[in-house]
Amino acid sequence: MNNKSEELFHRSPQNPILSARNWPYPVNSVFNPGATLLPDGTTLLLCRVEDRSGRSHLCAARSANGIDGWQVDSKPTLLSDPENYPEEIWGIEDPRITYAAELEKYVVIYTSYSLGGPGVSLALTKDFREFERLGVVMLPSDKDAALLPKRIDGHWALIHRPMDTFGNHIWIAYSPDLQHWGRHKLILKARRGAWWDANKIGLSPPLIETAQGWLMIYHGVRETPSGSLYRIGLALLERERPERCLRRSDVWAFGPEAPYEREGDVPNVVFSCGYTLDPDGKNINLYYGCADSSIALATANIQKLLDWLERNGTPPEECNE
Ligand code: BMA
Repeated sequence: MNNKSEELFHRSPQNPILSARNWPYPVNSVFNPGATLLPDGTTLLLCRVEDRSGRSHLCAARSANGIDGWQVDSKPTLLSDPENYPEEIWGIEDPRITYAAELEKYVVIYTSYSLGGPGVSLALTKDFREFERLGVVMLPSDKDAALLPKRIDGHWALIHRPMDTFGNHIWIAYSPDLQHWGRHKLILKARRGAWWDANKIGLSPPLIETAQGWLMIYHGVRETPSGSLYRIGLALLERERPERCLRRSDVWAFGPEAPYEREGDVPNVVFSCGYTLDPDGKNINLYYGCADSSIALATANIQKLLDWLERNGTPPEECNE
């Protein structure tokens, strides 16, 4: 099956939509933004910004149409705070945003780059101006985490990706209060050998709720002699038991093809941490980092993604073979 013959994600003709050139202060690169729609319909991207020391912080950009006319905060929106949160010593990266209606707050899960490696940290905000940090919720080495928007069977659920010598696989954990996490379960294993998602996978943006289950966009990393290829595939998780995989794509759904995805600080990378949905909930606007150098947008129809996954996916018993 040639994924080019069936284009699922449509790149914006304005890509890349944001890069260091748009920043009001000197930076090396902007990429991997978390995304959300604010109550007035404004698209907010919380961008990972790498400064010229190599460390990252987060900076908000707002746009009325989610494509252009971005208003970028004049200074960093969320800087690492190693004095109070030593785990942030080497910066904070790759935020995923979930609006938790129960809390009336946005939950921002991000990578804190500590002396012990990357860990998963959590902060709450109402307005992306003030943040309340809860600190580390998953110990290093762990990243690629996002919260589900509502409790499952009375508990918050966090998808995350611990790293170990046996492979980097996607797990889920549950918590009564966002601070104490347990009931850990492996939900999706990296494949092995020649597969596009061999050895290292991770959640990309937060899960998307559909009538059929939670649609998961995840990345797979193929190591080659000249570097890594970061591509995106799909999986479907059971609504009431998200630790159960119902379907997993055999082939990738979106990969680096455009010049701005192929060339940059880290070539051949598409890496998504966020999306917004159109008002009718039928189409997704996927924001993604390109080659660790810029931010782009691609749109897709959610039903088409599910149909494609049905045709190109493995059944539940083969999701983790
Ligand atoms: C991953 C993450 C991403 C990055 C990607 C490619 O491990 O750290 O932030 O975009 O590598 O460098």
